[in-house]
Amino acid sequence: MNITEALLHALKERGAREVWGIPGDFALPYFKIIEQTGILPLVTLTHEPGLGFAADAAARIRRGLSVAAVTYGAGAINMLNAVAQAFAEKSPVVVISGAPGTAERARGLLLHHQVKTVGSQFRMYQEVTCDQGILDDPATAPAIIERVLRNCLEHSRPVYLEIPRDMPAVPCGPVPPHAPSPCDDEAVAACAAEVLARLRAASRPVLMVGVEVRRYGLEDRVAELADRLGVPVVTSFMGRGLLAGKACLQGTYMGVAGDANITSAVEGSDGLLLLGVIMSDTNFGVSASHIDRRRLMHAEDREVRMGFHTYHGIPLEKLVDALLAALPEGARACPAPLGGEGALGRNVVYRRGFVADDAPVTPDDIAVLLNDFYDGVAAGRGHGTDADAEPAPFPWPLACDIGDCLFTALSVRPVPMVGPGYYASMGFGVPAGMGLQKTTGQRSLTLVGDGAFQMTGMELGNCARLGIDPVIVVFNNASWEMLRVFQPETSYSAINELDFAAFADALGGRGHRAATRRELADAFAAATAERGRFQLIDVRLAKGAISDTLASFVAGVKRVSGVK
Ligand code: S1T
Ligand code: MG
Repeated sequence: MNITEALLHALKERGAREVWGIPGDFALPYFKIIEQTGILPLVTLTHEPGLGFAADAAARIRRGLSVAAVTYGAGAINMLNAVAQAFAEKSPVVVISGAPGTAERARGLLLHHQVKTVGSQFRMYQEVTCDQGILDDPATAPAIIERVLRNCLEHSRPVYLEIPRDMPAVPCGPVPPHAPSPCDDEAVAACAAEVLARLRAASRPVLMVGVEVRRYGLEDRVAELADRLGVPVVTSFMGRGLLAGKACLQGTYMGVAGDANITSAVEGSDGLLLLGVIMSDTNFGVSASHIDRRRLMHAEDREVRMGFHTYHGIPLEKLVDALLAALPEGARACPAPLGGEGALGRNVVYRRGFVADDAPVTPDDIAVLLNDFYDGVAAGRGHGTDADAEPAPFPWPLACDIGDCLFTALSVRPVPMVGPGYYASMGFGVPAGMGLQKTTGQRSLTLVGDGAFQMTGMELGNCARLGIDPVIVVFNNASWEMLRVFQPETSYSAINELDFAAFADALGGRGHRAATRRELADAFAAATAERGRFQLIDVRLAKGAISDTLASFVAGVKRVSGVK
């Protein structure tokens, strides 16, 4: 076995399903081994940003690590932004990069693709990964791989492995099996006891769940915990879609931009337990009042912060299990729903009943159409799904880009969904939708703005070769609309008016145009019925047409920041 094979076996044993890659001369030696061994299938795309987004989406939807393999310099540095997003949003992507060989580094020449020094790239990746290693010695490579992949899984963050190009075929021993880091069970028990004591002492306890609950595959256990606690549960903005349909779920906290009952319950709670929630501005930036951190119980990043002290080395799954162990089986009565009219989640009515008439399409119409569609999918029928097929684990997973499409998605009934809700990089949507279908085998649906589509939409040209046929809905408003609504007095957000349906045909897919609701219904039915090539629905939105959620988000941000 050589270094590359040892790495590939270790990746496969830890759940990787494929290697997303774009080669270069520093990577040719290890790419050759990937292809010739077939240990993991190699999936190539066109441009490294899209490669990183696709690998990130694959990790998120399967709650396991994914792999993005690139060349040194122009390749790896080109992918930094996508890996930064994966780091910020806690997605376990393993970045593998080729690099100059040991001998050529010693020649004293500046090497092509090199930046300031040969080690510059490694230092750049230190800023967007939780662990790094250079596989330049077969004696140390197996242990480095084991440690780096363990940190990738335990911290649910990207990691970086660099393989000098004279090393991939060097013989080396196997990578030791995954061995979880030890944790102090006494500390876990003490932490759980304090959390329960605080919740019991609180008169207005609330549980908020965030992305880590999904990343560590804890959704069912947290739902059981919520039932046993009998406290109202909300999701953070980024955690939306978690615990969909669970009895205690009240909705999504969005501060002044969300349901007033949920906002006041969260911000007025004297026992707010945050499980796996990132304390980001997108989750809390539109808070009407600053949440009192002294009364918070915040479990994230293997730490539990309470009042003025912190428990360290507490894996979220260990805390959840300890809380469950301390609570009797059986659900406790859930308090009255927090959310009155308009609360998200259980109480909100995700609008159904799309009207296929000649009115111009609005973003909220797209949400209504999708709710009708997903109701059909949930009932086991639906466009392109065999009526008698077993409901798939991820029927039609949804990928979103940033822009009004993400806010529109908040009005879609909770379904398995990936979207850049915090780091918010454009360009994620199309490659993410491709990544979802390639890694799950389930046809995906993507919502993307026209600005973001122009960044990575070309990746669709790879669909035929990859054997995937995603459906993409482009919010074509000829504008960076999410920016324009914050700054209506400027005009630079007006961008190209393009015929995206024509793009689709040129890239090997099928394009549909829709300006009215009837055209949208017809296009969506045709797109979801046809298999074998990707489908792009170019929705021509009227100038200034935005979702109700984006409108309330903008109003909320302006209110909180005092901007007129
Ligand atoms: N560049 C990248 C890579 N990501 C970004 N998030 C931005 C720039 C800033 C930015 C937004 S939202 C937005 C930009 C440029 C406009 C999006 O336009 P489009 O995709 O057409 O969607 P819509 O018209 O629905 O807004 C965020 C706030 O930072
Ligand atoms: Mg736009």
